[in-house]
Amino acid sequence: FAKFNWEDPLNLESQLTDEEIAIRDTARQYCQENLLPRVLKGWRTEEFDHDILPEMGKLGLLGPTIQGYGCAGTSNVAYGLIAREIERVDSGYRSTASVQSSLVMHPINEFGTEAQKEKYLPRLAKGEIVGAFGLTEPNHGSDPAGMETTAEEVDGGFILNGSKTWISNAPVADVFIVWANCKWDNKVRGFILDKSLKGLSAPAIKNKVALRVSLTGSIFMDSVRVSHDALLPQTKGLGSPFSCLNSARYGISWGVMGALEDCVERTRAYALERHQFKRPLASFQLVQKKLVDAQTEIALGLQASLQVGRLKDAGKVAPEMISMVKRNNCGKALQQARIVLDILGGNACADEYYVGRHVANLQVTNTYEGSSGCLKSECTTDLPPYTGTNVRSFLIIVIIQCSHSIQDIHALILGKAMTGIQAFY
Ligand code: TGC
Ligand code: FAD
Repeated sequence: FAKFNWEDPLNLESQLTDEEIAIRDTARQYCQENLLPRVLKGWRTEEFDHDILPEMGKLGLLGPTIQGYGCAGTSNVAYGLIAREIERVDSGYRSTASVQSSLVMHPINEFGTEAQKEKYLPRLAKGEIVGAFGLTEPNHGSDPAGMETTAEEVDGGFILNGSKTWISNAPVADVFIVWANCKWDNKVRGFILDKSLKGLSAPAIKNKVALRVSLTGSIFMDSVRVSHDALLPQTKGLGSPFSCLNSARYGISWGVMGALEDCVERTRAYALERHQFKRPLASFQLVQKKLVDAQTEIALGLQASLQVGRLKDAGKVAPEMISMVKRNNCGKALQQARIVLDILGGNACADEYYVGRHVANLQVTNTYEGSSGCLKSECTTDLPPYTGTNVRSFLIIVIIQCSHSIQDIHALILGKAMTGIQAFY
C-alpha cells in the first residue's frame, strides 16, 4: 500500500503538472509570508491595502490564464490553485483578486477590441489599476435580467444611468465593467468606465460583518457620458456577463476549499494541544469525527474542481458543471467550517483564532455568484442566543440560515438541467 497522507488524502499532488505545482508553491509562499501577517489588521480596520494587487501582479497571479498582454498564460487548474492559496488566508483577498482576473480582465480579453486590451490588460495584470464588475442592482440580484441600468446612444457615444450595489473593489476601482440594458435594442451589453467620468461615483458600504479585508461599494451613474470606445463590442445579451461568472465561480470552488483547509489545520493543532479531562481534545472520538468529516469534504471537493478545471482547459466544460462545484464546495465549506469551529470552545469567539473569520466569510461565498443555502440541517446544533451585531452573533445568523434555507439558485440551474423545467419564475 501507499503511505496515507492526511494533508492530501487522495494525492492531488500526483495529478498536477510540474508547472502547476511551481505556481501553487509561489502563491502559497507569497500568501503565507506576506498576506497572513496583514489579515488581522485588515479585518479589524476594514482598510484596503493598496500594495497587495501590485505584489500579486509581480508574481503573475492576476489574469493568469490570459495569453499575452503581460499575463502568465497558465492552465485553469493553476488559476484554481492560486485562488485556493489566497483564500487559505482570507476570502476577501481572493475576492479582490478574482474580480480583477475573472470579472474585469476576462471580459476585456473576451469581448474587447484590440485597443481596449492593449490599454487595460497590461496595467490590470501588474495590479497598477484596480477593476470592479457591476452586475447586481438594488432591485435585481439573483435576477439580473430585470436590470434597470440603461445605456442610450447619443451623438458621439452613450449616456448611462442607473445604480449597482454590493460591488467588490468599487470604492478603490480605477476601472468599472458595468452591465446595462441598451435602449436601442433591449439587449444587455458591457461598458468600460473610468472612475474619473463625470456623474460616476462609487461610495463604500462600510461596517460589513464578513469579507472585511475586501472593499465593497455601490456604483451610481447619473447621466455618465462616454464615447463609443467604452462599449465592449462583442457583448450581446445576458450570456456575456454570465460567461464571466463561469470563470469566477470556478475559482471560488477552489478558493473555499483553501479556507476550509485552514480551518481544519488550525482546529487540529488546537485539539492536539488543548487538554480537558486530562486528555487532549484530539483523543475524543467526537472531535476526531469533526476533523475527518471536514477533511473528507476537502478531498472530494478538490477532486471535483480539478476535474472541472481539466474539462475547462480542454474546452469541454458546461456551465452546469461549474454550478455544481460552486454550490457543493461553498455549501460544504460553510457547513464543515462551522462544525470544526466548535472545537475551539470559547476561543471560537476570538478573531486571533482565525476560524470564526473564515466562517463569517464563507456565508458570503454562498451568497455571491449565485446564492446557495447550506446543505445539511445538522448545522442547527447548540444554538446560543442572539446577542448583538458582533461577529459571533453573525455566526449565529449563519447557523440559523443554514437550517432553514431553501434558497438556491445553483440548485435551480441544476434542477432545470435534470428536469427540463425552469423553476425561477
Ligand atoms: P437565462 O434565460 O437562463 O439565460 C440568459 C442567457 O444567458 C445564457 N446563460 C449563460 N451563458 C454562459 N454561462 C452561463 N453560466 C449562463 N447562464 C445562462 C443563456 O443561455 C441565455 O442565452 P441566450 O442566448 O439564450 O439569451 O437567464 P435567467 O434570466 O432565467 O437567469 C437565470 C439565473 C437565475 C440562473 C441567473 O440569472 C443567475 O445566475 N443569477 C445569479 C446572479 C449572480 O450570480 N450574480 C453574480 C453577480 S457578480 C458577483 O457576485 C461577484 S462576487 C465576486 C467576488 O467578490 O468574488
Ligand atoms: P436576492 O436575489 O434578493 O435573493 C435573496 C434570497 O432569495 C437568496 O437567498 C436567494 O437564493 C433567494 N431567491 C431569489 N430568487 C429565488 C428563486 N427564484 N428561488 C428560490 N430562492 C430565490 N455583485 C456584483 O455584480 N459584483 C460584485 O463584485 C459583487 N460583489 C459582492 C460582494 C459581497 C461582499 C456581497 C455580499 C455581494 C456581492 N455581489 C456582487 C452581489 C451578489 O452577487 C448578490 O448579493 C447575489 O447575487 C444575491 O442577490 P441579492 O443580494 O439581491 O439577493
